[in-house]
Amino acid sequence: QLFTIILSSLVCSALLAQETPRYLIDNMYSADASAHVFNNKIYIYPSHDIETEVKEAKDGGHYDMKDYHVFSMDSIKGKVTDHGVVLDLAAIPWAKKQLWAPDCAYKNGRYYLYFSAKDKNDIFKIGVAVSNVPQGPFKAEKNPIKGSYSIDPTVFKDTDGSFYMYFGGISGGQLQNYRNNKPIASGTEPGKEENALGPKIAKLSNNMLEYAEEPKEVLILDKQGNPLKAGDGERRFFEGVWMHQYKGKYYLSYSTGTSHKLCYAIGDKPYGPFVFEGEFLSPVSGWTTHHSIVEIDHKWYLFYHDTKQSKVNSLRNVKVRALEYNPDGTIKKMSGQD
Ligand code: FUB
Repeated sequence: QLFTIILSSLVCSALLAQETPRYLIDNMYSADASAHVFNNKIYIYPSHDIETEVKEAKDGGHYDMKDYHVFSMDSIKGKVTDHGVVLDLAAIPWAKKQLWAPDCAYKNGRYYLYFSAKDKNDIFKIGVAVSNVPQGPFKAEKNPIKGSYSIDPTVFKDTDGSFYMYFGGISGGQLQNYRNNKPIASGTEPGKEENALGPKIAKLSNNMLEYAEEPKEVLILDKQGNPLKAGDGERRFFEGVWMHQYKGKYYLSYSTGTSHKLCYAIGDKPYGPFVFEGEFLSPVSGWTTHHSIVEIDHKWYLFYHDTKQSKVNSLRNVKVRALEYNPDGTIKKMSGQD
């Protein structure tokens, strides 16, 4: 009898791990979903992909988004509600184009939508817009966050109540144009044998509108304690960073870009260093994937996107699937082709 119980629980957990991913948004193309639970509801903050005349190129100009929508659900299998346009390019005084991946954070009765966009000089900066409700609409600040650059902001609330922004993205995301937070003339990635560029981290000020410190480099080490190298395209950070905590450890996850994987590294504090652990999602259809990992009703979920429906790199669809851990805290590997 014990054997039957063990066997059926093994079969059940195998089936759970294989639960088919669910596409969440069917009235538009969407990508880069940051999901959060606010007031017992699930809120999704994605990019809004659109068709464009801009030709596909390395600078990412074909990701030509012009507004943000917010979506919500009462439960993970529930109906998805589109709350409409919550922030429009025309309403962001400093931004010219390309509203890329956003995230949202809550503090003291206000919701802060963080996003990147190109300014009037075609330089990516990170902006913030504020609302009293999670579904927006959001009102943009007049200027981007002072000292911000590059793309893909995500904001993590630590157990002591501090908020940290992680950000950065190579290539179209312009991270290679900076060292130590200053623009560099060459604007190239480090050489293959040099340390890879990491995502950046900055503690946020009490009012959530500024950096409380100069952004710092996040180090990702291999198991021998050596920083990953810029030529290590299978493992090094490229873009789309996310932070979550599991059993007291800090999990830094990201896209490897050119090798199209989602990987993660584990650390003991928000600043790292983080030790590379492995890949948890193999390449999806399409060039990018960009994710968030969220605990909902004591289960963990991965929100991400692919281009199976459109077959066009810049027209993506957000999906969700269960994410599971092994007993040792590693994440069970999933196929991006499911
Ligand atoms: O959506 C535009 C960009 O593509 C994002 O900012 C990146 O993370 C990639 O998903």
